[in-house]
Amino acid sequence: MKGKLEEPVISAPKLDMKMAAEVERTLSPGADGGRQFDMDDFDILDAEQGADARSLELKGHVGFDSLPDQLVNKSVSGGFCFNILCVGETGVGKSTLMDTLFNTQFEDEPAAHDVPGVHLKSKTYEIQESNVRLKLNIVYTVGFGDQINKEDSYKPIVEYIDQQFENYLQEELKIKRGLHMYHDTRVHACLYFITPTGHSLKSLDLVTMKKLDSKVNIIPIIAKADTISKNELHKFKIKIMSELVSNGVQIYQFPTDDETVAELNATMNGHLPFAVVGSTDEVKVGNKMVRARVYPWGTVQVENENHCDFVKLREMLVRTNMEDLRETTHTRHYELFRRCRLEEMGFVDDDSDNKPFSLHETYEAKRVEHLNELQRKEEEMRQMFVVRVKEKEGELKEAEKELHAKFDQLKRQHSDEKKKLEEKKKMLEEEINLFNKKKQAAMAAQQQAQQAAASATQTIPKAHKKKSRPPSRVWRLVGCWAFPPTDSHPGTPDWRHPASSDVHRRNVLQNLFPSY
Ligand SMILES: Nc1nc2c(ncn2[C@@H]2O[C@H](COP(=O)(O)OP(=O)(O)OP(=O)(O)O)[C@@H](O)[C@H]2O)c(=O)[nH]1
Ligand SMILES: [Mg+2]
Repeated sequence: MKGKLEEPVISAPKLDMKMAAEVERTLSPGADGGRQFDMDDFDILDAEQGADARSLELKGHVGFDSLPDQLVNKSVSGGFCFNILCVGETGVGKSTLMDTLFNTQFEDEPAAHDVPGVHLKSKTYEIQESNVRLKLNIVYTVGFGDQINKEDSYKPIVEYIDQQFENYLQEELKIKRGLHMYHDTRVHACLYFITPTGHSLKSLDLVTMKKLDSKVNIIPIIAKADTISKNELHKFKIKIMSELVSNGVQIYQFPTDDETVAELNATMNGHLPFAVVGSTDEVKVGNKMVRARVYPWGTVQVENENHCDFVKLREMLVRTNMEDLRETTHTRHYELFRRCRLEEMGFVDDDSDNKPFSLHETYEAKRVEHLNELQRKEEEMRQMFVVRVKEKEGELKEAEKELHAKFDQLKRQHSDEKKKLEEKKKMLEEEINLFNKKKQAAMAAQQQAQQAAASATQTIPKAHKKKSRPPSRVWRLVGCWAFPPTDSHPGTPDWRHPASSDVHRRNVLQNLFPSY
């Protein structure tokens, strides 16, 4: 993407040895393991080789004085990269300021206020000014300051920064390194947007800046500075700086070791934190168009130094110290990360006997350490397994015991019930025998009664036969005996039922013999 950038302000480079060394480092950042040359290095080189090297004078022009130019040209043709991290609450003006700073429109959607946690979004743009190409990576925080519990809000930011260092380190450690092609995403500058409360820093700001200060160059800025009065802004700046100092937060200091910019940078350090206003809207003021924010009571001009510090920020961040920010990132922050990580991996510069570091020995020591650790873990797991097996065995034995006890109890219950049932069966059989006996007796009695009835019929005189007379009481009773009542004649006893036939017989006998 090509931004509609302002007039280039790149002045002809002053090519001295220091610059040459810087350019050399820019061109091959990994060639010396990330080490940067400066004048001291050349002095050391001279001191080390001085004994052998003889100074000679050239008799004519050879042409290697063009080396710095060659480096600059190569550097320019390769392009540069610069990575900015914008940390600040949702809606504080991050995107607007980036658009204002680079005088273009980066596509960025506003973030929602209800995201559950903080995360980062990053986009890379290619912009060009004159013949200088810049690969610009802008990273924004999303959801920063929106959660009720802000305890872990800084973590995703720290993780992001570390991850970019880690990626670079992994590339550096490769046998076939491609650092000249590598897209370096290490964060060079962190613009920390302070909400213009006019009071003091929030604890979230202090905690986050404290966690970041050893990893990145922090440039604190007061966002939306047009919402705060001049007096309040002055006091707010003092308050912020005193809070940063008292909490030991290290912010980026513009370098004062280069005499060409020392004075300017020293003055600018005194203006921190910059109070900025962002706007891409153009308004006619006098006879020229300026970027400004228009209010009913007046117009705030973004690039008017009486209105805000936007110009100071742009001057420091882009025009004067962009290279220093890149360099500090590499030599200080990345170096610290690299050292910690390599030490973590077991690398040291000198061993305990002050012998020089041997990669092979370190690798072997690390391998042995790793194997020992593996064996220890294996043994631990084996012991744990044995303990677990024993525990399980005990549990199984206990369960077996319980099952046996249950089985015995069921067996006892079963035999008790069997006994009871056999007794019942015996009683029932006795009852059946008794019943059968009674039944036989009843049947015998019935047969007798039938025989008696048959013989009585034979003795009845013929005359009687003709005249129908009601049977006598005895005959009625005998008939009753002979033809006992059935279920089909209710009200009369059933002779087949042993109890009923007893009752019936007793009734018959009582009718015959009242004294029975
Ligand atoms: N008063 C004032 N308003 C501003 C300023 N900068 C941006 N704004 C306004 O603030 C609102 C949010 O601005 P953005 O730039 O989208 O804020 P942001 O921090 O990128 O927001 P998120 O990406 O959603 O977190 C917009 O309405 C801007 O016009 C400023 O300097 N002063
Ligand atoms: Mg935004």
